Amino acid sequence: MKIERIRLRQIRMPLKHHFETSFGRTYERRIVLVEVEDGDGAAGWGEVTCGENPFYNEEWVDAAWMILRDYAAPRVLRAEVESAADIAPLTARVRGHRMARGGLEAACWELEARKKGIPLWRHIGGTRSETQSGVSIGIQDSREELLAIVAAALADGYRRIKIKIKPGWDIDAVAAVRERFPQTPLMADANSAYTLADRERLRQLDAFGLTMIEQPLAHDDIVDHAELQKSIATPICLDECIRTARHAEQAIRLGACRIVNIKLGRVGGFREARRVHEVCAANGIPVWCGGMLEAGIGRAHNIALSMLSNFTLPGDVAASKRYWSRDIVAPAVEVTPQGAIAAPSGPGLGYALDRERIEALTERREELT
Ligand code: OSB
Ligand code: MG
Repeated sequence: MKIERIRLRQIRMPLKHHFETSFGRTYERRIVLVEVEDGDGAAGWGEVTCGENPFYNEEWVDAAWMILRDYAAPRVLRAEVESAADIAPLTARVRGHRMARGGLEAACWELEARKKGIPLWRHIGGTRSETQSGVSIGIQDSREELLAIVAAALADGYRRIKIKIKPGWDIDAVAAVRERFPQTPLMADANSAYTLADRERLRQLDAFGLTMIEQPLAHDDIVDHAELQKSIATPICLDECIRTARHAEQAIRLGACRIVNIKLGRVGGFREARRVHEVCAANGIPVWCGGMLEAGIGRAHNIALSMLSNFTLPGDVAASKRYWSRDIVAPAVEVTPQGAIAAPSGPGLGYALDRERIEALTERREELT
């Protein structure tokens, strides 16, 4: 494989509903798309999953653009590699910035799958035929609104509910959902809003039979999560903390988590995502696929990733229509009334790009050769 051309573009897409986490509100996404092309003119697409601001992790769109243009693209362009699995090491000298590097890496995998004429999920080694879908529900202004959104998601077939929590919107919110929906698989995601000083408060969540609590403590603190897991019954799931397979190995060894949320961008693409998946599988730790409010390309990549065998828990990858009035793939990503997303049968992403839509949303572009 040899990449001859890389096209960066930034699109801007308003969310149907704003999304609030413990680190802030998002009304509109700005997303960097990466298109790679080889000498035969074959193309592959990737999506950079970082946020608009460096609040989830250190990455954001403007930095991603610079990393791609000034560091990642020059190392990938015209490099002769055996396969897409050899792309990630080309940019390994860059510390961090995994979402930027991962967007490019994923595009190369997509190109390779397309050239082989097989679906991306199969190309990365996926064996599942569908993935169960859950929803991630942001912090709401009232418990009534939260309950209405949960009820609607369950009516749509989604298999588990995740609610975002933060100090001041935690025990009461979880209690309200649990009281109204006693049997629903339910979990909470704190996005690092707590510290070990909140141990007692977090222990109170044990009363609600949550399937897990996601990333309660600092984004970079595996040790404190291990400490916390000793004093709460609810399984801890790590998100932000796991950027490499090595982190997964260390977190598992320390007892810092019993479940791992794998995000393709956060770990830098498919090569590392597969390694995280392997480490977890070898240790009996189930995984699920997280989301970053992706547009259709990133969503399709997430679906491909979710077909690996150890993705046994419902993920955050939901239907396009929960986020967008019109996605950048057509037809859009859909979830069955049973809450499943089927493995697509077409080559590569398995979802056709809506080029007209992408063009209309583009606000910045650059071609690198
Ligand atoms: O922590 O999982 C998270 C969205 C943005 C940043 C971080 C997270 C999320 C979500 C939404 O939970 C998942 C999605 O619906 O794409
Ligand atoms: Mg999370």
